[in-house]
Amino acid sequence: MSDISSFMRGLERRNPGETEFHQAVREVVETVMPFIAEHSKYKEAQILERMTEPDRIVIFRVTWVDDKGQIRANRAWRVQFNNSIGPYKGGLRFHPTVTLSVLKFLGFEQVLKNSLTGLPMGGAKGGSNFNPRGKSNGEVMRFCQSLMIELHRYIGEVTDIPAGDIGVGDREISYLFGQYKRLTNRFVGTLTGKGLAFGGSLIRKEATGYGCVYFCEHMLNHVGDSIADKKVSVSGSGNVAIYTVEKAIQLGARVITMSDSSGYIHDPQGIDLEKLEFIKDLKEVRRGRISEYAERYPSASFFEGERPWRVPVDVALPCATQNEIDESDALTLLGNGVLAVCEGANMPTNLEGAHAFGAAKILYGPAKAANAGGVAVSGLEQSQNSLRLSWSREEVDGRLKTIMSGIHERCVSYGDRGDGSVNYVTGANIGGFVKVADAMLAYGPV
Ligand code: NDP
Ligand code: 2IT
Repeated sequence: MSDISSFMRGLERRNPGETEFHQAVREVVETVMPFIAEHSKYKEAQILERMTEPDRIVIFRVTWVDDKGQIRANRAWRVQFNNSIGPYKGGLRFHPTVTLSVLKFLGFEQVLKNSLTGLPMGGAKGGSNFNPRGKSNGEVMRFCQSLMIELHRYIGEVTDIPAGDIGVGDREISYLFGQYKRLTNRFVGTLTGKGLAFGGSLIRKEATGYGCVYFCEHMLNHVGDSIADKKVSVSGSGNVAIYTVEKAIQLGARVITMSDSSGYIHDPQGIDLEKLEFIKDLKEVRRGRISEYAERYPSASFFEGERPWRVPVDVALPCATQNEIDESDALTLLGNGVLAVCEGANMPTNLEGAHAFGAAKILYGPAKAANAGGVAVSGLEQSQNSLRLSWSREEVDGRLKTIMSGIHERCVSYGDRGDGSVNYVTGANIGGFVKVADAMLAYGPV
């Protein structure tokens, strides 16, 4: 049996049924195992076995009262995965599909992603199976406050710093931070993604999307091309998707699709900045559905229950959720001549899809490199909080650009295929692994 299969057999036995976690680990092991074989110090110290076991997981009940006065209960988790290179850092997700397996996959990816940014951040993830869809502000507030009554015991500005993810945006972070401050009587940067009036950073809201496009532009520049004038499909219409579309438009691309869990819209004329303002209002303020875009703009059509990958494009930017591109979607994109796929969402491409992109040697930017801009600016928010000052938009955006360029360089140095092309999956995995592994080696068996 190969080293990879025997490692995966052990991991699957120790974590039964956790399919998303298995998938995220397998992708890393496939690329890192050959590197470990050449560097026996990592093998001798069992680094991969240790790195795939979370430091600890907290599981708790969140009881809250809905608008009808009925008592409701949800489950919440915080997976503190690895703090070898800095305090635990990673988002909170509120969505009915949240399970321990999903949060372990996200926490594991976060460890390597945070390492890639070059900032001193460990990895964590948390969240709940609470469904914010259709809930009133009051219900969301009571849920967040109840969650924080338990979560506050385990987090802190030098211990574990949560942020947003699916279903957790400005509104939720505000309720969570307000409750944290009240419970602890301390005003410190224990959460990121805060409002600008209370310690938030300029550009944090835009950072994941902007960073994803900066990364895509680096991949294209590396082969003498650019995103300007490219036809682009984007999935999702949440925080990451909206600011991915904004930056792509600003760099001269023609973005023709967006989506939500009900379906996708195709606007062959392109979504411009004015139409994007409609989407921001629709999604950020009115919390409506993407189908309303096609009602508002006759140039667009809405395809119910479908994903946008059959629309021919030069560049695809998946920004919704995990496993939204399967092998058949990947082959469709390749058949239509896609040049680059750059992941704003976490693990949006399944393993078979990722293998198809790898075999075709297109520019394939995996999530842990391409969407690291969000957590990177969270790190910059922490720096500003510690310094007790706020940097300008230009300052933060400039630092974000430098960080994304550094991540691209790290991927190129570890992912060079030797034929002039770059395997960004290998580059990101090894590039993220080395720093965490070296810290673990230095500590001895802790
Ligand atoms: P939002 O909640 O703002 O938006 C999520 C979007 O994805 C919505 O359009 C939503 O549609 C869609 N979506 C969610 N779940 C599903 C599903 N099961 N099937 C189809 N569509 C779905 O989240 P974000 O934009 O913050 O997150 C999007 C992705 O980016 C996630 O993978 C997240 O982990 C990743 N990410 C986020 C970062 C951040 O800073 N926020 C940083 C790095 C990565 P609907 O409204 O219909 O549910
Ligand atoms: O997946 C991610 O990187 C995030 N949701 C952002 C985490 C953070 O701490 O900003």
